[in-house]
Order: sequence, then C-alpha cells, then structure tokens
Amino acid sequence: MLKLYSTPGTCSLASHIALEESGAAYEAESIDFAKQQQRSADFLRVNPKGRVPALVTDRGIITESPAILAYIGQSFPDSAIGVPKDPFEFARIQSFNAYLCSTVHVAHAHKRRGSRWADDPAAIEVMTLKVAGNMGDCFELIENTMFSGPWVMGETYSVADPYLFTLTGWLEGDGVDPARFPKVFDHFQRMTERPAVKKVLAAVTV
Ligand SMILES: N[C@@H](CCC(=O)N[C@@H](CS)C(=O)NCC(=O)O)C(=O)O
Repeated sequence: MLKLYSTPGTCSLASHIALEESGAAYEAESIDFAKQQQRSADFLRVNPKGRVPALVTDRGIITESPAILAYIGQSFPDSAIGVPKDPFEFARIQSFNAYLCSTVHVAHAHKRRGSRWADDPAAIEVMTLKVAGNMGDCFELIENTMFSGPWVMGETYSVADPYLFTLTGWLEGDGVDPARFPKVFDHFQRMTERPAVKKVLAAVTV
C-alpha cells in the first residue's frame, strides 16, 4: 500500500488530495514540524532531504511534489486525477507544476525559511519583505497567462489543481489578498467543495 508522509499546512497537502482523488489504497503519516520530526533519524531514512512530502511505493520512495503528483496521475490513469498519455498535454501539466515547485514555493519559503539563504538576521528580515511582492507577481502571471479555466489545464481536472489549491491557500499568510486573482480565487473556492478535498482537510485539521 502507498504511504504518504505529510505535514498539515505544507505543500504535501497537494499529494494527499491527489491520492484521495485517485481512489488508491494509502495511509498517511503526519510529520510534526513543531517537534522537528522532519530532522529525526527515522524520517531522514525515508527522505534524506528532511522535507515532506515523501511517498513510499512498493518500488521505492519518491520525493518532490511534481514527481509524486505525476506518479499518482500515471498510476491511476482512469481516476479523476489521471494524467493524459499525450506527451504535449502531460508536459503542460509538468510545466505548470514545475513553476509552482521551483518558483512559487521558493518565493513563499523566504518568509519562514530564510536561514536557508542567509545567516545574518538582518538579511533574513529583508528577505521576508520580498515575499508578498514576489507571491503577488507569481499569482498575477498564473491568473493572466497560465490558468486556462475552469480547471488549471482547461476542461479537465488534473494533478495541477490540488497543487495550485495548496499554494493559493498560502497567499493570505504571505500578505497577499487572494481575491486579487478572480479566476484563481474562484478555483480555490470550487476546490473546497470537492469531496476528496473536504475529506483530506477534515483529516489533517487538528
Ligand atoms: N521541492 C519540494 C519541497 C519540499 C519542502 O520544502 N517541504 C517543506 C514543507 S512545504 C518542508 O518539508 N520543510 C521542512 C523544513 O524545511 O524543515 C517539493 O515540492 O516537494
């Protein structure tokens, strides 16, 4: 059975929702950041990067959200979250998810994880001041050029949707009003009505 290591409030929510949408048999184990469990010897054996999500499969462990999402989509092609076989359509999904992973998530991480990039407390403080502006710029680009509607890729729901939903949920905390992006905000609200999303949110909300 698949096993997902995740932490409430983090990017692992996207993989958790995708698993639920896929209909796969899976279990989820929560890693407690307050207890620094992501840096425990036990968890570092699962993911030496010390990050969630990590997905345990019968062939090994997968890390990195875009890879986990693609794996789930390809493993359950006939589910709501199945990815298209067409290489171009699949590349469009990967392109969107790679942007969320490598640019949007990194912009967000400068708020709480500035110590990854600087030791000087003043430099870390200055970096936090860039978060709202950078996140706003990223979501403007998504709203105006990347989001097709009604779902991220157009008519078909895909693994890009739970990922965008997860990062949209960070905007308020980053000092950005999500209502600035009407299509993305509407998407966020429609996502909360999906049974799989409701089920996962109920399971991870303490
Ligand atoms: N590129 C990775 C990023 C994973 C990541 O940074 N996860 C954060 C939570 S959103 C984490 O585990 N942080 C723990 C830490 O920094 O100690 C992915 O997309 O899966």
